[in-house]
Amino acid sequence: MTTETVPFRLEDYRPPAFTIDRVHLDFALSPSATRVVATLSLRPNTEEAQNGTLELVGDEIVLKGLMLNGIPLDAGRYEALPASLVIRDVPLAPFTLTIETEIDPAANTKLMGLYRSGSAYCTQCEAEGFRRITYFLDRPDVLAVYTTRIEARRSEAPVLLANGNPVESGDVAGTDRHYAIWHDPFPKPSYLFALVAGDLGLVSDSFTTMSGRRVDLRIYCEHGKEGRCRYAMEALKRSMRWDETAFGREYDLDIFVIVAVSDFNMGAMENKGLNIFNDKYVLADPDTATDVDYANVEGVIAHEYFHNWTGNRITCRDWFQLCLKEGLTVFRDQEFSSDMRSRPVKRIADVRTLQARQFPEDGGPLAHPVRPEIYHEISNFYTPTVYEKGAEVVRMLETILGADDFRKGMDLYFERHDGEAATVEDFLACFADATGRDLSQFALWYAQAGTPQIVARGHYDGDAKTFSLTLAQSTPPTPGQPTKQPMHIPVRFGLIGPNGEDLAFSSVEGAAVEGDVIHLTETAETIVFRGVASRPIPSLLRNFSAPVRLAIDMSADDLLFQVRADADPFNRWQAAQTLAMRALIAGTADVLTGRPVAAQPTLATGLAEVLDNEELEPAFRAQVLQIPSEADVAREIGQNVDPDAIALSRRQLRLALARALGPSLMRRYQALGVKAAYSPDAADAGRRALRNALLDLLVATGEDEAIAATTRQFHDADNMTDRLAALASVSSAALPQRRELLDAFHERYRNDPLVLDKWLTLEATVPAAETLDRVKALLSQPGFAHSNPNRVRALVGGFSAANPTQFNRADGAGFDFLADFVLDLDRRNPQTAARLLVAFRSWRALEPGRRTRAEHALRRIAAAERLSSDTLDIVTRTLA
Ligand code: 0A1
Ligand code: ZN
Repeated sequence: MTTETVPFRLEDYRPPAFTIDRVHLDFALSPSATRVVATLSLRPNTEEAQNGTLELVGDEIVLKGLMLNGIPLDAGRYEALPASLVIRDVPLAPFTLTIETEIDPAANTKLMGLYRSGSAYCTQCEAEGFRRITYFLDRPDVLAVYTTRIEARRSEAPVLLANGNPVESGDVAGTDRHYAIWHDPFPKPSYLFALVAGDLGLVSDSFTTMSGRRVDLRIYCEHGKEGRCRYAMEALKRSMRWDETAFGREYDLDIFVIVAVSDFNMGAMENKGLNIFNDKYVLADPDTATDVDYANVEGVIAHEYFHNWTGNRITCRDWFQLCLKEGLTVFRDQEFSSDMRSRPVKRIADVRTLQARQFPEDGGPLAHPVRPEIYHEISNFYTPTVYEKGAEVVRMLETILGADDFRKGMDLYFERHDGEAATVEDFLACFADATGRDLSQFALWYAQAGTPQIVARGHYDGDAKTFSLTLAQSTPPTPGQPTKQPMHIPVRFGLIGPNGEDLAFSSVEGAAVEGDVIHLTETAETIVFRGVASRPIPSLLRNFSAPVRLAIDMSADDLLFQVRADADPFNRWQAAQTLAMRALIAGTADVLTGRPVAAQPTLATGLAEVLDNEELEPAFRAQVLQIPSEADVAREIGQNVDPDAIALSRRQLRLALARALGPSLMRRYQALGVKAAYSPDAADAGRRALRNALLDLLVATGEDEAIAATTRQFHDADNMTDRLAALASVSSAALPQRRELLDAFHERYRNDPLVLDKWLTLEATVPAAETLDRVKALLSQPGFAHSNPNRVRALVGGFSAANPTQFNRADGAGFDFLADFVLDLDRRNPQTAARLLVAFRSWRALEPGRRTRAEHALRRIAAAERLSSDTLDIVTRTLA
C-alpha cells in the first residue's frame, strides 16, 4: 500500500542488466507458511551489470535464506526488504542464486501470487504477482526455462500441477507428503508461471495435433462439477483445431491443463500449459448456464488457448505492449466465435460491447491509448481500450491489407519473433515487410487515445450521374493529448440503389478506394463516384470497419430503407439502432420539458418488418429488437445527463413499440415455442434470444396476459436461458410480481453460488427506490462473501455499473454507498476495488446536482489514508 507513486514511462525502457536462463522452484506447501526455494541461473546482460549490483523485486516477501553459487551470503553483501532484494558484488559471469522465502497463502486476500481458493492452492502472476512468491526480475522481457517441484500432504492436495510436462512424482518417504516435478521447456516470463494443488475433480480427453502428436487434455474443477466441464472441453478441442487451420498454429506440450477456481480477480489466465480460470468461464450446463454463458465459456476457453502463441511463445517486451498480446488474442477469439456461430450476429454483439465499454472509457477521464505511454499501476490497464479497441486495430489492419496479406504478416510475425518478447513496432514491421505497405500513419491507432468522429455528407448530381461524398475526421482531446493527427481510417462502404442492390460506379476520384474500402487518411476528403445511375443511399462503415463515431444526416425514410435492404447485415442493424436512438434522445428531451413523447411509426414499421422476415436469422432479429440501453443514450447525450429522464423515455418508447406491434407480439412469441430438448448451439440460442426479446417487450405493456406468460415460462423452462430471461423481464420492469419470482429463484438455486450471482445482479438492477437498501441488506446475507470477486461484482458491480437510475440517485446515496464499499474492499482486494470504482468514469457528464454529489464521493475516497496504488490511481485520474 502506498500513497505516492512514481509513474512508469515507455520512454524509460531499458533492457534488464541481468537475465535469468533457468529457474528451479521448490514449494513445500502449507496453508499459512509455505516455503519456496528458488534457484536462479543468472547472467549479466548489459553494460549496466558491470557495477555488480543485482536488484530483484519482491512484494510482501519474507527472506529466509540466501546463497550465491551455493555459499550463504554474508549479511553485509545484501539488503532484503519486503519489496526488494539488493545484492552487491555479484560475479560478472554466470552464477546461481538460491533464495528461500516464506509466504502465507491463506492470508493472501489480494488473490495475486500464491493464494487459496476454497481448500485449493493456486497462483495468479500476471502482471506482477510472481514477486509475491519470490524475489525476481519480475518483468516480461526476462525469459527463463522453469522446473517446478511441489510437495504437499497427500490428503490435502492429491493433485499437484505446474507449467509444462510432468516429469516425476511420488511419496516423500516416511511422511504423509508427496511431490510432483514439472518441467516447461519453453522459455517464459515469470507472469506465466502457475501452480495449482488441491483435491480436485477431473475431466480428461485428448487431442491429436496436425502433425500427429497426441496431447493429454485435462480440466480440473470442484468435485461434483465434472459434468459441467464437458462443454468447455469440446470448446477447447475446437479451439485447438481452429488455430491450426486459421493460423497454422499447433500446440507444443504433451499436456494442456485447465483448472476452474471460484476465487479469481479476472476472467482467466493463460499460464503456459496450465490455464487457470474463474469457474464462471468453465462451468456450464442447461440448468445453470444461459446461452450467453455458453458463448462466453467458448470465447474465453479459446482466448486463453490462443494466447499460447500470441502471448506465450511471443510475449511482450514490457507492460506498455500489453495490447500486443491482448488486442491480437481478442481479435483471434472473435474470429473463432464468428466461425463457430453467426458471423454478423457476433460482430453486432462485439460492437455493442465496444460501444458500451470502450467508448465511454475513451470519452472520459480514464482515456488512454491502445498502447499507453505512462502508468502508475499496471493492473488498471487491463481495459476495454487495450483489449477491445486493441482487437479493432488488428481488425482494421486485416481490412486494409485483405485476408491474404494479413495472414502473410501473421506468418512472418510467428516466424520472426517466436521465443521473443516483442513490441508493437515489431508486430507492425512484419505486416509492412510482408506486404510492402507503409503502415506509419496506421501506427497512430496505437498512440492516439479518443474515439475519432467522421462527419459524412453526400450529394448526388442526377445530370452528371456523380455522387460526391465528403468525409471529415477529428479526434477529441484526451488526458495528456490536447491535439490529434488525422488517422488512416478504413471505411467499408456501398452505395445502395433503389432496388436495394449496391450501385455500380465507373470511376472514382479524390481518395484511395480499393474494392469496397475507402482509405480515409486526410482531415477531410471528397470522393467523387462517377457513372452512378441513380441517387444512392450511402452505407458507410459497413461491418463497423473502424472504431469511430459516424455522423451522417439521413432522413428517417432513408434509414428505414437501409433497415430493409442494406446488403451489409451490420448496417441494417445499425440503421435500426440509429432510428431508435433518435427517438430516445427526442423522447428524453420531451420528458424533461413535460411534452408528451412522440410516436415513432417509422421505427415501428422497421421493427415489424424485420420481425416478420423469415429470411433473417432469429438471432439477428433479436439484436434488432433490442433498442439502445439507457447507458447508450446517456453516452450519446454526453452532457447534463438525467438518468431518470432517459429511463422514462426508454420505457415509454418500448411501450409505444409494443403497442404498435400489437397482438402479433404474443403470436410470434408462441410460435417460437419449445420444440425439442435444450441444445446450446447457435441456431437454438438464436431462437430463444428472439423469443425472449419478444417476451421482454410484451412485459413492458404490464398486461395480465403477458405477465402470465412470463410467469409460466419462469416455472416451466427446462433451461436457465428461458428461466432467467423471464425473471429478468419481470424484475427489470420492476413489476410487483418480481419479489415472488426472485424468492422462488433463490430458493431453487440456494446452493449454487454461480447461479446466485445472476440473482444478486437482478436484485441489484431493479430500477426502484428500495433497491439500494436491498443491496445493503444482501451484503450481510449468507450467500454473499466479501472475499469473492464474483459475488462482489454480481451485487455491487451490478448495482453501480448496470442500474443507472439507482446508482445515480439524485440524493447521492448510490455514490456514497459505492465509495464506502470501495474504501473497505481496498484494504483486502485492491484490484477488485479499483475496478468497481470505474463506475464513476462518466461523472462529469451528469446534470449539476448529481455531478456535485459524485464529486463529493470521489473526493472522500481520494482523501482516505493508505489507499492502494490501484484505487489511488483510478480516483486520481477520474478527478483530474
Ligand atoms: N491475461 C489474462 C487476463 C488477466 C490479467 C491479469 C490477471 O490478474 C489478476 C488475471 C488475468 C487474459 O487476457 O485472459
Ligand atoms: Zn488475454
